[in-house]
Amino acid sequence: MTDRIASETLCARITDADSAAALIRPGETIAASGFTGSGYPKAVPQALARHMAAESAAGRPFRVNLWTGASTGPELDGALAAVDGIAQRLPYSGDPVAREKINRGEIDYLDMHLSQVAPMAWEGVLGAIDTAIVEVTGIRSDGTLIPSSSVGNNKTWLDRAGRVILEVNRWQNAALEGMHDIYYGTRLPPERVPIPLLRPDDRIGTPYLTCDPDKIVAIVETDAPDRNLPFAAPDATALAIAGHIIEFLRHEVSRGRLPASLLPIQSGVGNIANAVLSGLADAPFDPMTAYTEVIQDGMLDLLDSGKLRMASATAFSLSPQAAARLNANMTAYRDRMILRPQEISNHPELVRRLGCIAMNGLIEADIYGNVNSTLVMGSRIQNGIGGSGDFARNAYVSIFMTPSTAKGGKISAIVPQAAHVDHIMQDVQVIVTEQGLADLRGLSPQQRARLVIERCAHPDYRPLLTDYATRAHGGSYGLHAPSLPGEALSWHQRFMATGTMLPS
Ligand code: 0RQ
Repeated sequence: MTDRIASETLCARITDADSAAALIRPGETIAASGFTGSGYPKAVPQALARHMAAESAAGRPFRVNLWTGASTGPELDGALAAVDGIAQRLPYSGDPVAREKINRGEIDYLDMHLSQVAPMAWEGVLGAIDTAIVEVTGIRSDGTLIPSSSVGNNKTWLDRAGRVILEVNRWQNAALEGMHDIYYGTRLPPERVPIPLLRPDDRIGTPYLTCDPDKIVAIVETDAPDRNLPFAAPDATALAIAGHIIEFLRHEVSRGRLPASLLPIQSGVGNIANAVLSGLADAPFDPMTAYTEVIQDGMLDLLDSGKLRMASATAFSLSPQAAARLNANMTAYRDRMILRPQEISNHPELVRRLGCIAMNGLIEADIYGNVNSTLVMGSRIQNGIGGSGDFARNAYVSIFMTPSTAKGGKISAIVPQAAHVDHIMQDVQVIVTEQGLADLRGLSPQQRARLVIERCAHPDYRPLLTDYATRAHGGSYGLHAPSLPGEALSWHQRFMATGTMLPS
């Protein structure tokens, strides 16, 4: 037995990464742990990538389907994509190498709502899982597993996979034990029952994952950090967006539409989301809670200052400095954080019941407030919809935020018509850019368009949008949400032809 593996039976299955990877066959579906760069397996995927490279050099292409919780790290997505080892990928990917391959049509990418992955895996519609590769913090004497820095879909992967490879990562803090809440009460209809979670801090499950020990074919010990990337210090744009959101929330509190401690906050990933969280440190909302997907640096700051009473999520997404801070004080944080399966952290029923304040990024929004979160120019995947749909449709108030332009001003984030729509206008209640905030609740499409152009568009693009909206009003087939179909996507066309959406 080791200090991390307390089951004698399972100790006998400890092996090296190459031997574990050798168990995987071409064409398999691999379901791996990992969510926003935390808790993903690190050694076995790299060994598998080496094996794949050798096989394909010998004229035997070796590819697998890769399912995870969300994005992982270079040792998994990056390594397998680099050797052309991924045939199909779901449900979310942020890896630059994989992104290129997806956009070249070399990987079949299924971009899914994160809350729907586990139920659909149970329904069987996605196909069978051959091998689960799951990182854990430790194995207890009764064979139950101490989860790692993300939970994601691990419960489902362990239950549904034909066989299981575990990575026991010593880098993960042993004091993570007790932080997780794994709910085993989900069912498929018609057996489904209400999820008994009424407050963000309710614990409704157990701290441990269970797995049939007969399915565990290999255990690999590792000591490797998560992919913790630094956040950029908030720039003027991020600070302006954060300022507008905080002013809006203050206004909602003053009107009695939100309690003084707000409602549970959900925040997407990225620098702007992190800047908003940092901005909340100086705001008068006290004590807040978070019911969200990921805990990032800004949330740790809020926990430290006492502004945030507790945070519920499915994963960490921290800078190296924040990860070190978390690890140094894990026991103290453990009482104020809960990591849950992503089907619970993102569950529409719970997001609606708790009344989350959803704050997510966007690629572009059109004048009516339809939001594209995923496809640049309508066809090039950036990351994926992630949890933004789970939260946006069901939130108490759904906020989308973005700089008003991208690529040095050559692209307007506010366009006549979104080239692809992830979030229909009914799911988009507030749009914020550094220019200002448009509260679209209670407005008709034409009223929304006036406000989005006036408050959110960049001054370089505002007259062009006004001109389009005016002409659309004059020449549209219908006047509910006027449009000129022959012109609505001309800005995208112009960018692809000339490198800028601005007319010459
Ligand atoms: O590209 O990296 O090459 O510079 O998109 O954009 O402005 O840094 O903003 O990090 O907040 O990402 C929508 C992608 C925004 C993100 C998106 C380019 C831009 C840059 C990143 P570069 P920014 P963010 C919880 C919720 C969907 C998933 C989600 C996202 C890069 O928020 O993936 O919300 N959302 N999950 O230049 C061309 C445009 C562009 C553009 C931005 N209009 N045209 N490129 N970019 N707008 C988390 C999870 O679900 C796990």
